[in-house]
Amino acid sequence: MKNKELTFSGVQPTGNLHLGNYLGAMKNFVSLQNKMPCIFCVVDLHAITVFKNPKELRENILETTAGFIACGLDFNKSIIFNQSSVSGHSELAWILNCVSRVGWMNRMTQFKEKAGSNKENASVGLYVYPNLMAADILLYKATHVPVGDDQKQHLELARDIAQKFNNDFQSKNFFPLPEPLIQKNLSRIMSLRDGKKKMSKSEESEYSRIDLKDSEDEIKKKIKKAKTDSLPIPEKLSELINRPEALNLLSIYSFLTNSNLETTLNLMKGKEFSKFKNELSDLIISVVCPIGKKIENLKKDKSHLIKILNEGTSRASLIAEKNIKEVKEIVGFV
Ligand code: AQP
Repeated sequence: MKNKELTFSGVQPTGNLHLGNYLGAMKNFVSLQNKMPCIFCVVDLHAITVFKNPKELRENILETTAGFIACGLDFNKSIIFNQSSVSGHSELAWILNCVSRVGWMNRMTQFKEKAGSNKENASVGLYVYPNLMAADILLYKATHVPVGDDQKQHLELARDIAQKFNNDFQSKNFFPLPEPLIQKNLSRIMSLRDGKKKMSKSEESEYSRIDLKDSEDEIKKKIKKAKTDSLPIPEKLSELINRPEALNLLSIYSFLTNSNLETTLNLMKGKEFSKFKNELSDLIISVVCPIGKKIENLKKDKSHLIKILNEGTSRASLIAEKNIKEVKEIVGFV
């Protein structure tokens, strides 16, 4: 039997949402909610794989929820909730820990990046994070997962885990193999300070990213200070090889104008970066600042945000409880 189309995706409440989250994920979420049923989750269990101050975590869960709504998600259409409120995520994650292989985990590049040089000191949760991500998706038998390019490897792993579960327990097609939905032409948005690193909430320097709550002045300052090189904007794409920072700024411009890099190069070729940066700042301000203002307004009414999450939890639980019951039967629990 073919599984019904369903989208699942999550965002960690680990700080303010940034332009990378918006272009790589949220923009896609908003257009998907008009195409199929969608579940969008504030993945707070993932957030604690690196220690988080409980007070800040609580704030960030509401901040991310406000970000969802401010970017255009409609809680009447889509299910919006926080992961820890549906126990099926943790239950299925344990079962999938027993299906997934250590060798598979060892190949995950995000663990290597996040654990850094001191792997022995990283939490076990950070190591098995991809199994929890697989559980998040499979708990709802989701068929589509919109993610940024940085999560592609984790999604491939979720497919491997689903396949192995179906084979091990002779339950053909029980879990659908989820499809990644990665936006065309959009690879990662990179740090404004280092074009080889992705823009990230947990990067120490605030100058590395544009937060959705940044003021006009902050955006102008960050773009002005963004690393570039001394050459002007080239005519051809091939001339951007080995110029990661230049490529990143031009890509951001392209994504925000819904055009491709060739079109942007045609428009901007020969310009000095200082002039281009002024246009880029104005463009970012026109998209980001209205979202930031909405986030601020939504955060003034915390009880409204909690109500949205609670309603989402009830709707998500209905699906999760049915599916986890089936999983337990398949595994042989009494
Ligand atoms: N730089 C990026 N470019 C494109 N897409 C991105 N995403 C994140 N950064 C970029 C996409 O945003 C969604 C939510 O990501 P997340 O916050 O759950 O986790 P992350 O990928 O680990 O994001 P950060 O900002 O790097 O968070 P921290 O620093 O806390 O780990 C995902 O779909 C992701 O692909």
